[in-house]
Amino acid sequence: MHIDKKDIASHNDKYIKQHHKNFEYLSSTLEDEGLSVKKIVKELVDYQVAIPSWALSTGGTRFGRFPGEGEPVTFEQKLDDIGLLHAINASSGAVSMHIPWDIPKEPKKVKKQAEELGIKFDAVNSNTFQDQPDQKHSYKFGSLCHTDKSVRKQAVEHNIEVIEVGKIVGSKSLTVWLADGSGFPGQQHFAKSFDRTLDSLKDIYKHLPDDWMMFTEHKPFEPAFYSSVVQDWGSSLLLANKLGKKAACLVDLGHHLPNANIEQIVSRLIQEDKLGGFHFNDSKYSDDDLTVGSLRPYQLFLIFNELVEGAGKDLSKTDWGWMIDAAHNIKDPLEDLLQSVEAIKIAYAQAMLVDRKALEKAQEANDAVRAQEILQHAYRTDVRPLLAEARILAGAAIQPISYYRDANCRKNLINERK
Ligand SMILES: [Mn+2]
Repeated sequence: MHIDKKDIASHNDKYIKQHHKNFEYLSSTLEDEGLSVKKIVKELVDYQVAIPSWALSTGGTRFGRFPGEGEPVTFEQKLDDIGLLHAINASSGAVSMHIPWDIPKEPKKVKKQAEELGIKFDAVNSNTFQDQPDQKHSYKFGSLCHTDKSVRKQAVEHNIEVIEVGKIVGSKSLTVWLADGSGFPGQQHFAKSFDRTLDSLKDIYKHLPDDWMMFTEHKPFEPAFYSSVVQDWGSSLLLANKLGKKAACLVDLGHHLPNANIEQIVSRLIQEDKLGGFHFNDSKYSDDDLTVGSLRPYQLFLIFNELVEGAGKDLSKTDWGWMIDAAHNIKDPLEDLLQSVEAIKIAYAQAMLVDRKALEKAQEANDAVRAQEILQHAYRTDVRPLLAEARILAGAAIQPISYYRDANCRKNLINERK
């Protein structure tokens, strides 16, 4: 489905008067506080969030799946869907590919298609957590950590293949999520399985181009329900440190036990120069894959507060990766992704409003009350006019969800893909 910029502009006409009113009021308030609205809006134009190729269709649980209509089947169709999102919000200008779910038949052609849609290739993701039909060895008892050398070799080779595909499309990073672990006490030797994993990762690392990064992604449990080899950020950091400069840790917000202080983990990884990037989602219990910001927007804000504090520059200028990793079981995946990107950028905009000098002063004076006032003053500011202004400047929709619905995007996709 192609979106005409004129169509977006005429949709914006309905909201522009109210937007100007809101934006002018907010701008003058923020300028009075000493903030540069122009700079913040510019950064909101530049900051992009990658859409994972696996999030464009309805997910499911192990109990069932209720597929929607008009969903993309080929990787080319998935790219078109991301192009659609990007045309509407001008904030989703990147794709994160999953191999082997998305092996483009003609990678060079796909690269051209992405360029035309204004989409870059973010991290490529390998998959050693399920068996593929033509696979020689099974990953039932692990992949990179497996006791059998030939299984480890197969898993290493797969990751090298993923790097090769990534090189063709212009990706600069590989995300390795290891589902390896054990189901029962005593089943697996903790130290040996960790060492075998490290050795396998070293073999992959050797094939990583000089300007690439390798992200290790931790997860406390699932699919392994007794132990995971890379169960927490500590293990992930150990691996990244042992591997070298081109390795860093990926933080998936859902991959933490309930109530974990994720913002503190983020701060610690930045301090050690080992933050690689994010998989954004939200959760109530564990890896629930809910829409970003649907449940804990304050936590998301606190994470961005640490990112802004630790980066010392605009986040769009860091080499950290920004990706969504969520499933959509109830909502239209594209509407869910529009909401997710919006929530991420709201949290970022709020974090840019924090009076850092005043916060530091409060921290040095052990003034917990003042520190809370400063953080929540930023968090409780309605920054949506800043995001809308950034979208107007980028030729996108003031109201992305309304546009998506009014333009009958899903209906058009259903008709196109019948
Ligand atoms: Mn993830």
